[in-house]
Amino acid sequence: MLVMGILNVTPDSFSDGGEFATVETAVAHGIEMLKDGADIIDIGGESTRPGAQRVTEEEELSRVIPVITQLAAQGAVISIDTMRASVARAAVAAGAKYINDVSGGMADETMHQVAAELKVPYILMHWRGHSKDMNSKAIYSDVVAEVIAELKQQIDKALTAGISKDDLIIDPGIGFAKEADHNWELINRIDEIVALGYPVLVGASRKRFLGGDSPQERDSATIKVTEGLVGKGIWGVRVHVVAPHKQVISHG
Ligand code: PMM
Repeated sequence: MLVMGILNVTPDSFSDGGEFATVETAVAHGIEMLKDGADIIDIGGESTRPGAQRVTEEEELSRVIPVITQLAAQGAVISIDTMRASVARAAVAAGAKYINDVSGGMADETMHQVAAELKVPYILMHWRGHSKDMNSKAIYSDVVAEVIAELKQQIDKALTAGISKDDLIIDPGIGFAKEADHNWELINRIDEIVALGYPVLVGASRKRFLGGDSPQERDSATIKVTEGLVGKGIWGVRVHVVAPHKQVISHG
């Protein structure tokens, strides 16, 4: 199981807000995660926390591109966390090796085409709408069945646009248009997502459904989630604190 270290270059991210909002501190944090054993560094310039407003393309580019350039020069394997095809394209040109699109291609109708053209692995996440009102879309009768059906629709679109089957990675979108019970059900029934036959990424780190009052308290809950995923054929976990996850994975 791979460990993807989160590097949010956003002043408003819920868990590390402001802390890494400059190029130097972001790069330093990325290098620290590499030393801790991160396999991939996921760099994002737009917050997706519930209620978040969108940033402009210019702002997003100015946040992520210098950080990607510098970390790629240090040998990091980088994924770009973006919903915009233009940002994905610029990020890959700057050295990113993966595109991580939380909207699964729904936010930008040119994203699948661009990912197909760039021929880099594309992480397709389950998504129902932008963060500003996604909580109102957390309505399911069987969350796992509905997430699978909606993922399949986006997978079909991605394949039709020319993304190679071998370049697709899927993600159930923990915390995106989902209540706590939905998130736990997806985690407990993750084998049904794995059975779709694509590599699966899980991003539970520090999310609200874990409980706890602080991001740090949620870290121990996140580690327990990773521990529970060991042996289930998961491709990777997307986490804020790399070292303890590397540890439970290697001992699990
Ligand atoms: N979660 C967030 C951002 N990007 N990408 C993927 N593939 N999966 C996720 O679950 C995911 C993501 C939001 O969390 P953050 O604000 O802590 O980065």
